[in-house]
Amino acid sequence: MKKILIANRGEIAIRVMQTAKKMGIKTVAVYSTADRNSPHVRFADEAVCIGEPASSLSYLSIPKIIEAANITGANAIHPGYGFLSENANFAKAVEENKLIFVGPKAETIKMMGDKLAAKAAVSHYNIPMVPGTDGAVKDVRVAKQRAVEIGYPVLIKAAAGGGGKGMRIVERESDFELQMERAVSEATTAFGDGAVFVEKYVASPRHIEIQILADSHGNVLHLFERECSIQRRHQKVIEEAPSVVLTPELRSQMGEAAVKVARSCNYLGAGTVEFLLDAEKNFYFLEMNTRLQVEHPVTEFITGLDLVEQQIRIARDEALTFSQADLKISGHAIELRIYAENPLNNFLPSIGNLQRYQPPKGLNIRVDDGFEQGMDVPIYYDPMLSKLITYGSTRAEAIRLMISAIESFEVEGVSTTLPFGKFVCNHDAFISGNFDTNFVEKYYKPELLKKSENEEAKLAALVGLKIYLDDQKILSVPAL
Ligand code: MV4
Repeated sequence: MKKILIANRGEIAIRVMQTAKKMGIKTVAVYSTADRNSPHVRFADEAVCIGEPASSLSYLSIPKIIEAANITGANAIHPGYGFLSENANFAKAVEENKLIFVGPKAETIKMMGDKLAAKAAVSHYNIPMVPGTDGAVKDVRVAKQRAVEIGYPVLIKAAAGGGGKGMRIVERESDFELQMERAVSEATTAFGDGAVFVEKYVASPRHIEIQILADSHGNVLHLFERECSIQRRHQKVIEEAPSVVLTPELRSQMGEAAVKVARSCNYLGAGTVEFLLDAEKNFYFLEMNTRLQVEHPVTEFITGLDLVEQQIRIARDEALTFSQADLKISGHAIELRIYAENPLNNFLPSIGNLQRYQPPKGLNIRVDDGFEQGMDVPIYYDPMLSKLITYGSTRAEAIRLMISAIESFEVEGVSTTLPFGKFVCNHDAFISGNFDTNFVEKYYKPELLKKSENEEAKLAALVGLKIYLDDQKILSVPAL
């Protein structure tokens, strides 16, 4: 691998390029006209403009990206996350053009993208799954029949779904028909595929995911878990590793299950197996993400591994150089996603100019971002500004460092979720570890942010008053 094209933008494009540079691989950026002056373009050895700002005309255009690779002589493509990263047709096009796709095979992506096909593949491997229908249900009467057998409440899910789209909770039989209609119509609109299935609804679960690595020599390992329960409307807010609730036994059970999921789809590269963990600590396979995840840095901190380097080595057909027994969890890492959104106004995107942008620096603080002071936040893409990751020998230490890093993170010109992150880190339920996927719904109210902001303003006013009075005393001395 001599030259790699990164089919992405922003922080993840830079993140991949950093490792490529470290490994002596040349880098090619692609960019839309909205990103002409973006840091990921300047960071690359070469850059190719691939079209208009709208993603469909640039970052989602398979022919333009393949052409950019061919023009620049890149022989590999890293898709990052989002955009084309889990598009089986893209992986296939990359392979057909004799380029290396840094990721799994197209068939694997296709299988895991279809939640029903994924469940079917996994079902032969003795992996716990939520009770539900074996396949898609078309007939509402048949679906209702199955729902009674499963027991209410049930969840209707889109086969093509993920990320919560096309998902409907049904509390009682009388609601079933209406909710199924809605799920089918939502799935049809969102995915062009109205196939749905029914599962037992697990109330208040934790969302735990396991990082896996699989090479082309048959080695499959897990790199422990990430706790991702702190989310808002299916958008993760805080992720951490390890999870406070896993015992060593449960960790190895879930890790082994994740390895089996990876084997079931002939996995290659870095991937993530998602599980639900219920209040009794039963775990259930949910789905597999066939890409590098946003939250991969917390796993890098606790394992000491560079996941992008592992992806590239695997793509070069190298064998993993360590075994499961070599891997140990060391310390604790927390990631906060910082969005250009207003937490006081229903998390509405806050676009504008980053008049001031000064991320914190220091030992055990990592900031992955793709922005600089003075840049406009474009309206066309995901509003994530940056990822703030802290590390400590204990969880308490990582939380303390996160709070102080949030306090010294300076952003002016747009609203951000920084104060929301601070709210979570200071919350008793978060600190004690006693939380689930309902944390934000259960505990967050904008008034609570205003309160702490008011308190801070009050404190600042008091400090100002004290300085004023002290100065007056000094001034008044000569007069006496
Ligand atoms: C579930 C569930 C409860 N029971 N399945 C949400 C997105 C998709 N990946 C699957 N999801 C869920 N599936 C059953 N049978 C609850 C969720 C869920 C959730 C899962 C992970 C992280 C956050 C979540 C928030 C709400 C619901």
